Amino acid sequence: MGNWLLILTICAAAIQSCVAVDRGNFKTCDQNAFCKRQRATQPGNSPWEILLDSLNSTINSLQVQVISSRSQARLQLQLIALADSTLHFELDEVNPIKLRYRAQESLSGSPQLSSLKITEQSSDSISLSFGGTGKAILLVKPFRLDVYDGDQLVISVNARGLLNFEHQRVRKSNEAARNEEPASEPTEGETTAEAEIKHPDEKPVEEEEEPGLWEETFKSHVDSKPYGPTSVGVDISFPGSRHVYGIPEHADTFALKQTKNGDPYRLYNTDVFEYELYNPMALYGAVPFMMAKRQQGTVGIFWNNAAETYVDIEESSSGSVVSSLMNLVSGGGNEPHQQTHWFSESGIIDLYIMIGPTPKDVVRQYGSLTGKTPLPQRFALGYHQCRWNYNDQEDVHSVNKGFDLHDIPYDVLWLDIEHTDSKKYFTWDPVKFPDPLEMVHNLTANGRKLVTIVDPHMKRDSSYFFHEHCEQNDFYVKDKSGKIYEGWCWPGSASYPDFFNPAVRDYWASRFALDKYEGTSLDVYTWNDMNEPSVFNGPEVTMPKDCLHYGGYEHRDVHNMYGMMVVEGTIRGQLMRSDYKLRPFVLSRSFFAGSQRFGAVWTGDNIADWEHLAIAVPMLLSLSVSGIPFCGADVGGFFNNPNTELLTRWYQAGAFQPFFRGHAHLHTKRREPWLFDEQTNKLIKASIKKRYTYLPYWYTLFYEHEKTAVPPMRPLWMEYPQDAETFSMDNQYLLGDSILVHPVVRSGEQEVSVYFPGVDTLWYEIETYKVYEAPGYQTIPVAIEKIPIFQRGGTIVPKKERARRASSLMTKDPYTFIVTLDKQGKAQGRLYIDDGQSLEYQKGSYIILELNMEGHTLSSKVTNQGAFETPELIEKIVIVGLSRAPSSIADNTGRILEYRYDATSQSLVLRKPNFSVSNEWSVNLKM
Ligand code: NBV
Repeated sequence: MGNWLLILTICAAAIQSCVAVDRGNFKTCDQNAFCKRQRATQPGNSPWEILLDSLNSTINSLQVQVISSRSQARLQLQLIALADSTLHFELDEVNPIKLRYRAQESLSGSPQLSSLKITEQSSDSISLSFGGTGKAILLVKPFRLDVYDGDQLVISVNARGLLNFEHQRVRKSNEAARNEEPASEPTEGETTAEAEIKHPDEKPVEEEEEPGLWEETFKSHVDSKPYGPTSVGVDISFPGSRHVYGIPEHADTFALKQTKNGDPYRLYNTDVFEYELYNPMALYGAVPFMMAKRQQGTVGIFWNNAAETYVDIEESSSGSVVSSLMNLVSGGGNEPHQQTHWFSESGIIDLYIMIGPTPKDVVRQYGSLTGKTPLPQRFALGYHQCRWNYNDQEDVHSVNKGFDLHDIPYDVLWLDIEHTDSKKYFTWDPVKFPDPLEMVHNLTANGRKLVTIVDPHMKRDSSYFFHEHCEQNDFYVKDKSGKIYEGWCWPGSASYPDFFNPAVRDYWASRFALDKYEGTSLDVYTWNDMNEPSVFNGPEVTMPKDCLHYGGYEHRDVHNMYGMMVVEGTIRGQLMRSDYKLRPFVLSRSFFAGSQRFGAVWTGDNIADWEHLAIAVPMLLSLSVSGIPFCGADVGGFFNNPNTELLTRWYQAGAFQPFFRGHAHLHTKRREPWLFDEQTNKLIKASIKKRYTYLPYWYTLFYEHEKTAVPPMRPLWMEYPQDAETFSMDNQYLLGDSILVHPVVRSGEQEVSVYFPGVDTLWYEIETYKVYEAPGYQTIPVAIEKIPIFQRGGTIVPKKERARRASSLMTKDPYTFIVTLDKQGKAQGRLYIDDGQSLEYQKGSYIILELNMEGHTLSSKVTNQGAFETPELIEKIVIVGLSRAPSSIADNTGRILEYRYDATSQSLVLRKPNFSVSNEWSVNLKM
């Protein structure tokens, strides 16, 4: 009965879209036994020490045991040197009762090894060197790892002594056992769980003394823990760093906040209805990656654990416990710095340490571990039109026509859950969508695509093929007793395929074949929603942690990875159906480290208010620096109705964010741009068109991301790592290294203060070419027509200035290059071109133009050319920042070119040079 009431409440809330988050549905740290236990570990009293006798090493690695002087429990430590200045630190139980889960799916393959050398060893410490400049010192007692970049201590593990590794154990339940010696009392700095640790070879422990060790209740949900408390935690400090970033997904500032006086940041994928801003509550996705910045360097850590995880952040006061042997020797100071404390409910401590030293080095190091986003199809970078729901075929048809009629570009129309037959995914509602293929052809006739939603909760209906197949093949996740788990979601009673079973993912993938998923074509792509997984009647709106998965693992071990595994299956399905010819496209709500390899994510159910528009910047920056560059927020806000000013500002911002999709809740007013007054319609259209003119730049940035891991949307400090002014900036960002964006996120804003980074650097407003000098703040007026966007002097940005109905209709259109000169009259840029959809580019079928302006000559070098051919030309070159007009302009063949110079904007337009993008050319300005 309780469950039914809960379901009704949640569903009613979902439909009315009115209230704020119900905090009571989600646990605080205090309601979570392992969080409380780990947080109670006292600093400065670590019982762990290295057993030097157990030391072993190879050319890449070192193994040694660590023992607790209190409980005698032993851990196996392994340090492995990886390529590109990365150190892998692994701590696991020695002889566990049951193998602990290792989150291998987050990795994009086996990391490349490098050499690890023991340079010195004494009874107190072992000194090591790894990578080019990496050094590490393992301190024996108490156990601690200090990592150096050169002579600078940059990361310290267990410097505060918070290592707390709870052992699996056998619950003592018989009379005889009860007569045995009681477990020792916890001493200072030790939780009851740790004090009770008994190695499995030793005696079983006493019955629980503190609640939550073997069982825990939240609301009406009882979570049983067959192996007792299994959490793992340790502190990680970043000497010299006062700013830390990452660990998405939270609706919070970009530079992470201190958590001492509240809850830690929580990573536990959950469907939080109407989430609140500026707090550490968990949201739909989890990436346990953090970057720490100091003035002179950057480091990263990846805590590869898929269980529920928390991160506490606390700035040290000077003179804290982290000091370093080397710093003391070299007289280094002990400045305040960020100290973090990480703990997960189960799994192992599987930590990757990346020593940078630049932000771009760290993203590359992390990208080579967990992968990069492969170049998406060009259409995916266009504008997406979504709504819950486009009601039927007629509706889709008229929205599609509306965009044409009002001359607004868009690439993809999206269908939400109501398109299915009773929420049975891979099917169509026969009344509303009687002929889906005809509808799809209607869209593709205009060069557009369709996306359909495919959620992972499967209706328990014996006439549903998918459900039947899962039942017959034992494909569903089980409850703790081994029976198929049944939860409640959109279809009513539902079960959840176990995506950790490769056979389940294969089956899921096979259902995207065109002859299986009827009514689809190669132009239909996928949206995986609710994949946290969302379970309306489950604890915290998700699956019980004691459910069972493939390999005998509990849901608690793998929870944060479930959503990613769904998307892996979907991606493979799309690849298979096109015979591995076309690039796939999937949008996912849930994600984990590594999800970037499978496509795009968005920030879920935001609200149509100004605060949610503003929070999109820090949320997307946080995803971007944590390896997930293809991300966006629902334009307009999902819940409630935006007024026209908010909607206009949201389109202006969204057009300059990676994934650009308008979306709205079922019960909001319709929002197609032409439904508003003329001015709003005009401004939304202008924003979308502007996005399309910049598609060549976006596409080039995504290509570069696949090569370098650097995200297209980036914080200013990624390009200006020493500029402290940018370290806690939440209101502006860069696209590539050339475009600076400062969205307007307040109602009635007349002007904003824009920070221009760089030394001796010029920034040109992208339409007027008005120039601003960096570094420093300038006040920029922000009339409703546009938001402040600037191109850096010294760059060349490729554009296509004829925005058409869809990106596919622009493939043969000519290019425009915007050349903005720096103070020396120089500029560089790049244009990447391929067929926009196939995987042929991976075999070299593309063109890259390297553009360079120097000494009044602009030249293009084609640096790579495979089998790819294109008729595209260059129709216009704009050179900005020329103090006077040239007397003539000629190309490399001696042809005299026509141009117009405008003294006010100091810009020159070269019309119709009509160079082919495939050829090398140059133009010389005679001054
Ligand atoms: O499928 C309906 C919605 C969807 O429109 C939204 O984008 C998702 O984030 N979905 C969540 C389920 C219900 C939301 C209240």
